[in-house]
Amino acid sequence: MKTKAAIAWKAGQPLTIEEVDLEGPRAGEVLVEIKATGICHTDYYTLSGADPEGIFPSILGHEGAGVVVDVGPGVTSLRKDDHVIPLYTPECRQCKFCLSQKTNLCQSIRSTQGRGLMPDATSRFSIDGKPIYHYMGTSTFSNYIVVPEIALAKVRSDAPFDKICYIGCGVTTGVGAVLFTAKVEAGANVVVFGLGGIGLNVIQAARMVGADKIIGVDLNPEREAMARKFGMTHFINPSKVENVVDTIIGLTDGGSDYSFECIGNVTTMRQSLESSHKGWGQSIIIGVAAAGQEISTRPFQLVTGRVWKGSAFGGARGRTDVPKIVDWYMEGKLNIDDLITHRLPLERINEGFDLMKSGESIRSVVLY
Ligand code: NAD
Ligand code: DAO
Ligand code: ZN
Repeated sequence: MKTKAAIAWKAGQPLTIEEVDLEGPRAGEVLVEIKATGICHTDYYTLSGADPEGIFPSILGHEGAGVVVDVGPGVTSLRKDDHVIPLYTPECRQCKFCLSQKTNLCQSIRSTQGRGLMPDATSRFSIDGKPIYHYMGTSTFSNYIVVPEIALAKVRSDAPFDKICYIGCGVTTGVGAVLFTAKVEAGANVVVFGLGGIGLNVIQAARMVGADKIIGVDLNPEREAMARKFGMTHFINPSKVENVVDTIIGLTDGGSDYSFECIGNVTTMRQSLESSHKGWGQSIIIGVAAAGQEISTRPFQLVTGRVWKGSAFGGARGRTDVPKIVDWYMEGKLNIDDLITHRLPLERINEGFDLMKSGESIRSVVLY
């Protein structure tokens, strides 16, 4: 079949909208019509050329929602008309990683996904017989996609696609980091570095679990109002204080219980650890730093009980946890609507990248 898609031909160039050939689902695969997709920083990171693992030409996008159109042989958990969210972190429930119950980083299709291919090492997308590569196993900047069954979360059918697409990355990453990775408890003091599409979701989850102080740190003063609406109790603009670490320690009687780095900057990663409480404070790294960057601190910070840990996709097991997060949104426990600041047709997707780069948008959503 043919599908309309935004193609990334080369790093640093705008996407172009084209008709692409899409082969149908093979064994264990599912054809999905994408109804809406968010534009996330990681798409820009790859498009910019900064991602050393970026592959071109490819179809980017990893924050989508849609409907099952067809299933390949052997697919048992999904059928036509099911509503789904594609998962860049699949959940096979069979590999060593899934069975460990210690991580959400399913490895069953990792090597082919990282090479822009389906599990049988081929691409389903092509133009004039030449392959166009998949991206993060999802490629939601295409109206139709083929994905493995294990990379789809089945969700309730009354949830609006233009909102729940954001659960495909940003919402789950922020909310999951609080609930699944850090397991923040009521009464804890929480610090959030970076009040963007991820950090605001950390804030709303911290409020949801009953955190005491929720301190936001951002260079952009325009982020303060939105963050307060989502539960932030104190705001620090690093350009307005002498020392961010000392300011946090002062506000929290010795340091935060949980600190989330949602920027991708190695300086703020260090501040996040060093402003954590001696003896138990945890710094959770969510931001993805540029290739080649390294973090540092004095090892005594760790000897004295501070903990550095990372969180990918919020530690969420996609097929198990994503449907629950959709329920929380539908029950009014999570606010997604106010974070979706812009809506665009696929033809204007490059404007969505511009809005993100200028800091004007929290999330732009492309509607098919
Ligand atoms: P964003 O651009 O929407 O938000 C970043 C915020 O940080 C902005 O508000 C910006 O003003 C602020 N900021 C930038 N530099 C700062 C500094 N030095 N001090 C204080 N504030 C600063 O980005 P986002 O979409 O929220 O993503 C945040 C990070 O999370 C990115 O690195 C992204 O790649 C990463 N990410 C990680 C995962 C994961 O699973 N770990 C998933 C998605 C995204
Ligand atoms: O299993 O080695 C692996 C890769 C897991 C990918 C996790 C990605 C999380 C960070 C990237 C940002 C996604 C938008
Ligand atoms: Zn697995």
